[in-house]
Formats: sequence, structure tokens, C-alpha cells
Amino acid sequence: MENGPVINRKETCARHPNSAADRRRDPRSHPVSVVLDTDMGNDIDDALALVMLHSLQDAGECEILGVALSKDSPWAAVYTGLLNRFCGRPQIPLGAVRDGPTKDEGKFIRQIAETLGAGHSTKEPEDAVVLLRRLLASCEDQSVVVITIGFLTNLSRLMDSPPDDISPMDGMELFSRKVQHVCSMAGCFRPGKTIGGDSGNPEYNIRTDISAARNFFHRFPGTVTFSGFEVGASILFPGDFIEKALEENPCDPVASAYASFLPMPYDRPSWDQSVVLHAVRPDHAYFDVSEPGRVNVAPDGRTSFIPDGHGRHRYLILREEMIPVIIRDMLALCSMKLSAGSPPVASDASALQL
Ligand SMILES: [Ca+2]
Repeated sequence: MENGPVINRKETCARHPNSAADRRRDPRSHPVSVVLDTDMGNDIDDALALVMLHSLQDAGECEILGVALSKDSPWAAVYTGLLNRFCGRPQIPLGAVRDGPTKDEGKFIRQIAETLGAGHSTKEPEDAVVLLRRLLASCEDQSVVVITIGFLTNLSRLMDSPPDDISPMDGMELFSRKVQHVCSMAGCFRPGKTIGGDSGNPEYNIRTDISAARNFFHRFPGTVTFSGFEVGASILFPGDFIEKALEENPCDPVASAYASFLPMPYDRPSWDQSVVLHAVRPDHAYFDVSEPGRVNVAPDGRTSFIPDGHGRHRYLILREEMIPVIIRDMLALCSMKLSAGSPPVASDASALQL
């Protein structure tokens, strides 16, 4: 894994002021600077979301500054490094949670990494909070969009981090100063409804680390757009697309992971892909956006939205007629990589090591 310093990030960000107005004028000239925080390995949508970010970067619409992992398995970093290499960007810095939730290996991160020749590395990935501090410290103010598609463990710890050699700012100041916007797949905002098939339990990304979610969402003073459970649950990624991708390239690490996650063929909700689409393409109007307000995370992890004209939170609203448009664009982005990546081979295993 590449853990070296991010060189000249300030210059890069300075060239791309990255404001919403700039992007409206020419989105390709002002790519969105993205930091992704993911629980890679718990569900397959994280892998597809990261593939889409790579395609959006190919199209000049974003730049992936780094990826923080909230799943506490060493295979999460191994698999993510494999995916990044497959997509042509092995140099993307990775950071891993320490003593985090969900330590199991899940159903694809170890299996696919081993099958495709990416062995377990003896080199421990950088701490996710250190990576996040380093990335943010090197960027211009209000230039970063953070996309979180897992638990809030890393972001909560980042906010609580003290000044250090990386930055004289504590985590709260650093995050508030550098981050323009947070887009989060978390919570449930379907009035009067419970989470499908979950008997009204709190949404997974919240309930897996409730204290982190409460700490981050209640204290972060910046703007957050939530993509609730109900949004991605209504957008089904078609399993037949994966079957075709596997026919073209049996070594595709994402299609292979999809087939390893559940018995094929199956369609899967697009929770994490949805928030990526909105974060990088907010002007495409894939979704409606709620009025401003405040999201409250109850001690049991249930989320509620309190309208407030001065609030910094909003949530996405899915109109049924947009579902085919979203699926079309999601597949177009996935197609750029799933049938065109460079297949890793066992003889090249050393290049896949972290
Ligand atoms: Ca996820």
C-alpha cells in the first residue's frame, strides 16, 4: 500500500477551488476532491461504490484523495488495494481502523484477495485517523467532500483527535475547516415506515457504532446530506450485469466479489452507490433534497429528522421515475471498469501487497 505523504495537495486543491458554482460552470475542470470512508467487506455495495468513484475520476469529475476503512479486518485493506489496482490507481492511500467493529472476514474480502493472488501483507496499514488528518491538513479550506458509506467510527475519532505533528488543529477544527460537505449513507428517513425486513431496527451503519454516530452527527457543525436506508433499498443493482462481467473477465475482483457475497444470480440494493452519485454529481438532480433540519440519533440508534431553517442536515428523497435514470448511469459508470480493468494475476502478487 502507498502510505507516503500526499505531495502538493494544496496546489492541486488551489487549482481546483471546487465550489458548487465552479462545478456548475464546468464539472470536469473542477473535480470533486473526495475522501471515502467505507466498511469494505460487510456488503457488496461498497465495492461497487468505489468502482464508480474510479470511473468518475476517469471522467474528470472527482479525485479520490484517500480511502479510510472502518471494518476491522486486515483483509479489508488487502481487498481495497486490489480493487484500486484493478481500477488503475494502486497509489491511493489507505487507512485502517484500529480496534473497530466487525472484525470478521465477511464473504469476499479474503476469499477474492486470495483467489486473485493478493496475499496477506505483513505491513500494517496506516491508522485511519492519521491518514484522515494528513489528507485534510494538506488540502485547502472547504475543498473536500467526505463520503461515508460505513460506520462513523473513524470520523468520530478524527473529530476527537488532538493536535499533533501533522497539524496544530484538533480534529474538530481540522475537519470543520477543510471539509466542504459530508455525504453519508446512514439512517432511515421514510416517515411512518420501518426499515424493510428489519422490523424497525436502527439502520446498520448507525447501529454498528451508535456512540460514534451520535458523536459525529450531533457535534459536526458543517453540512451533511444523508442517504437513508430507504433510498438505496429501492434501487436494485442487476445481477445479470455481474454475470456478463464475469463472462468477460473471470478475474474481475468486483464481479467475483459480488458472486461470492450471495448465491447468484441476485439483485442487490444500491445503498452506497446512491450516495456516491449525489456526492459527485449534486447538480444532476438524481434525488430531491429535503428541507434543512437536524438529524437526531437516539441512544438506541434510531434516527429522526427535525425540520429547522438553520439546520445543517438534509436527506435525499427518491422519486420513483428517477430509478431507471439512476440505474442507467450507475451501470454506465460500472461498465467503464468492470469490463476494462487490468486483471491481476498470481505472478504479479507482489504488486498487490500492501
Ligand atoms: Ca457500506
